Amino acid sequence: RFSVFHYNSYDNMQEFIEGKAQRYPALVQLQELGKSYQGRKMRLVKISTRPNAKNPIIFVDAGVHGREWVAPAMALYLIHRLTVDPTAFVKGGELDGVDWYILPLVNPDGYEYTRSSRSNRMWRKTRSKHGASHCYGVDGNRNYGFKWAVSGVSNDPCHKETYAGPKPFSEPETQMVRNVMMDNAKRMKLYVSLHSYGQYLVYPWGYTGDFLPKQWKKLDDMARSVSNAVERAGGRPFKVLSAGKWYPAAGGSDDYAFGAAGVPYSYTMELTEGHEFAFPEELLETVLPQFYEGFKEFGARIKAEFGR
Ligand code: 0X9
Ligand code: ZN
Repeated sequence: RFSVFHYNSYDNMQEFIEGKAQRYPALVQLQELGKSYQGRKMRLVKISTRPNAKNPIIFVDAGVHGREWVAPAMALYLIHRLTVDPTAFVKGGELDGVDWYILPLVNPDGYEYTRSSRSNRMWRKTRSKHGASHCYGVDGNRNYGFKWAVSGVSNDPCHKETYAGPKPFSEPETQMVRNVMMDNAKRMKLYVSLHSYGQYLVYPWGYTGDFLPKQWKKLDDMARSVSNAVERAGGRPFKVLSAGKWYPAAGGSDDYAFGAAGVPYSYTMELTEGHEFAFPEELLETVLPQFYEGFKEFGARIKAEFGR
């Protein structure tokens, strides 16, 4: 059975979001995006009090890297809180007037693979096959078509971490995320991609650390206020900088949102200091509510700047 403070299977996650859509039909809509390489359904969870209004959209995705289990756990907790929170979404409430689009598991094939045995626990990539190679998988966060493969990637399909794929958007999973961005580009004002490693909140550019976008100060300010909100809730602060100054890596979803879809605020959020890829399950109930305060701050900021 699904539980918000546990690591759940893909199937249980589906049951959870279906349940939310059934229980809160006025607030939650599911959009079928397509299927993963191995045929798992991908559904976008849309949370909105007034879905037909021209609200700014916040798009959150998680779990493009199979082993980073805390990321989908956070996305599902976010769905949970946004739907049960009695005040946030009521008229005039802090989140009223902002639409949340959440894709809680971008790479379900990789995720299920990491759950299938202890020796697969550190799998990162998708589970596709390309050409004649006997090796599996593409790094979804090197596969986006903006400055594709110019830095921080491998061209070797057998590279376990950062194979960029045979071409941009070779993976159905990254195509679906791209489509969400492009179909909603005008209204999308914030994109957050959830990962886990250290505790970083990084913004474009990711493909280079040589320079920053001209709007970098706004990106930096919002990230710092989110980090402060998490700290006030008892959490650890985030290291805030551009992704490329941390380490350059091209073809990431954050750069694509910012550089190709024109989303003005775009981040990769790496959760849970000190635990790298495998965050202990028993600590979820401590940290997820702390991070949620950061998402509320994101929401408040977007509402203040773009809400009507
Ligand atoms: O390397 C990544 O894809 C991300 N870190 S992780 O340890 N979770 O794999 C960071 C991505 C930052 N964004 C870009 N470089 N575009
Ligand atoms: Zn990652």
